[in-house]
Amino acid sequence: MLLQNTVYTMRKAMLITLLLSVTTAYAQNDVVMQNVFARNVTSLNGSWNYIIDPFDMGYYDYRLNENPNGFFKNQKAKNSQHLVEYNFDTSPLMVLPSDWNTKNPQLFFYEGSIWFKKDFVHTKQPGRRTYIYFGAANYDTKVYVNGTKVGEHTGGFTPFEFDVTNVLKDGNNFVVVRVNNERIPSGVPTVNADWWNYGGITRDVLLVSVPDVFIDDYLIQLEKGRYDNIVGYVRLNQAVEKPITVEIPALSLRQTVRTDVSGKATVSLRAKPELWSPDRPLLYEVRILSENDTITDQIGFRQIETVGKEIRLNGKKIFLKGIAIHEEAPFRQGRAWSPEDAKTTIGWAKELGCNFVRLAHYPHNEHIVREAERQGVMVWSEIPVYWTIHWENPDTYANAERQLDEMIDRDKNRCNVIIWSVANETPHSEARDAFLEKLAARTRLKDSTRLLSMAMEVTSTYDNTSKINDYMHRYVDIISFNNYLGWYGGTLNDLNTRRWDIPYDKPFFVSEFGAGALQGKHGTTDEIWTEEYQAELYRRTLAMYDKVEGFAGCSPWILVDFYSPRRQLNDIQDFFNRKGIISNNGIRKQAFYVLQDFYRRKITPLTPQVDYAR
Ligand code: GCB
Repeated sequence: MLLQNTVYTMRKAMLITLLLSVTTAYAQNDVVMQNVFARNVTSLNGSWNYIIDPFDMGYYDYRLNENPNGFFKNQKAKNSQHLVEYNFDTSPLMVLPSDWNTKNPQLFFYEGSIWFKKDFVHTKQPGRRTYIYFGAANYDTKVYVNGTKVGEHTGGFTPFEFDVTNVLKDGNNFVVVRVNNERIPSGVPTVNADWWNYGGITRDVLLVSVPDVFIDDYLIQLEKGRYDNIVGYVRLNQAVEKPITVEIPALSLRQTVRTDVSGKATVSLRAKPELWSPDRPLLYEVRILSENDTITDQIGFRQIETVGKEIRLNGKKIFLKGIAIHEEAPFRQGRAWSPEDAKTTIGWAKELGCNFVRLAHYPHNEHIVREAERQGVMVWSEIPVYWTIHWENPDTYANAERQLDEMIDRDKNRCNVIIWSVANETPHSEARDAFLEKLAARTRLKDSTRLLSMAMEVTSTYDNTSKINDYMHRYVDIISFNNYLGWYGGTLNDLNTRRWDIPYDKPFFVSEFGAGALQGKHGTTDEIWTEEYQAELYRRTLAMYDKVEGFAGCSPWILVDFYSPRRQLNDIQDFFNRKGIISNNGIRKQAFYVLQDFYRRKITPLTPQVDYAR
């Protein structure tokens, strides 16, 4: 015990040192502008020319040095003597956003570089700046405008933008983007994962026009633990002192504050807004005005906390009726990205009776988070710290932390996001614990108003009892774990008798369970891959957890079958992970109705009554 305490104190001291270094690093970070879709944007979605470049000859010369005349120059042969060994204008077209794997059969398994080029017309406007914004591109992206490099980004699932004001011309312009999706061992994720490594410009590309001095970031939310105070900040892109007004017309609220020398102003408004909840997903229009800029958002207000073994939304116990979701397009294969994709997917979750979704295993696009918010669905959002990444590599840590920052920065105003998750099924080691402790501390530092979790695993089994004993338990608000009893080990009968040892005074959440089933394959409940087996596993698993104290919700694996290179079984899997309760063609399997029935019978509190005296 003494030894344990000493180790704990030592770890704490280490953590404080790490935190201090983290704080310094944060001050230098830049944030992608908040709420880009509400700004003055020109979409660059649509047809782009592309060149497949497996040997990266558009980037390197024959000595493997960076070629100053790479494909980004978008050269054309000037005359019949001029040797240029590529031509974007005669290369094929791809409609973006999209993964490339499902757009061209030659690219289904492709991992490497592809160059994209688009021409556009621009008119320069005095007193305004233009940014080029990417919702996401997987994985390593370099962006060039009119032949000049404007920036690069690593990580496949978070937004990035570059100020291109000075490289744009009046009239014709072109943008060239090189995206490389090769898996690298030190990456986040690493080389091994159970989903398709879709490459390409997978989310919206926009040109954003803003005033020279504009509102680039803000946070507006209820003060933690109070129902009568709305707090937050507004930040300008420049370190200037200026008046800022925040208005919430439906609450007759209007406050003018002044930014400090760093360009930031804090906001505090006395008000008792009606609360957002799954039963009543109320959003208020919030307007923020500066001298030259105005931005409008739809913002909901709520409190989320845990008390003992309960999760409480607005002070009332809530059960998370969830489902896990990959960012896989409904009905067609490939990456989902659009508002329409989001409507279908969240519509399915609602039909199932969900009030919660786990957006696995990386930050999903902003449209689906907002769609879930409008439809009253709470969200678990996570970064791809998945399985065995390079715990000891500082670059891997920096990459994971950057992706965490970008995820939180983008969605911090979404009241439906209630859990930030920092890892999935990571194996125990000192190095892993130190890595995750640091990430957990970082999450708290950036956002102390939401819950923190990570998908853990069963650590031991004794006497027909599964035990969760992960060192990280002390850093999370919710003990979450994945477990596939009855599929990866054990039988359906084990589900009738298995006991659970979760020795913490915290709620527990089952972040995954499931079984593979080919839609339309029928048999007895003893035959794997049948709908019957999957449905039976759902029935028994749900009954098992429902008896355990502290069961606060679950997100079974998974809403829809999804592509994965690890799933090779011919005529059953055919490269699909078949644990969906909806097939890749959108057909519900029997397990869908088992879960729906369980959620119907599970009592949801009605719109929580708020105790304003708190
Ligand atoms: C897991 C992983 C998930 C896999 C799933 C499976 O535990 O977290 O990414 O897809 O199991 O189907 O094996």
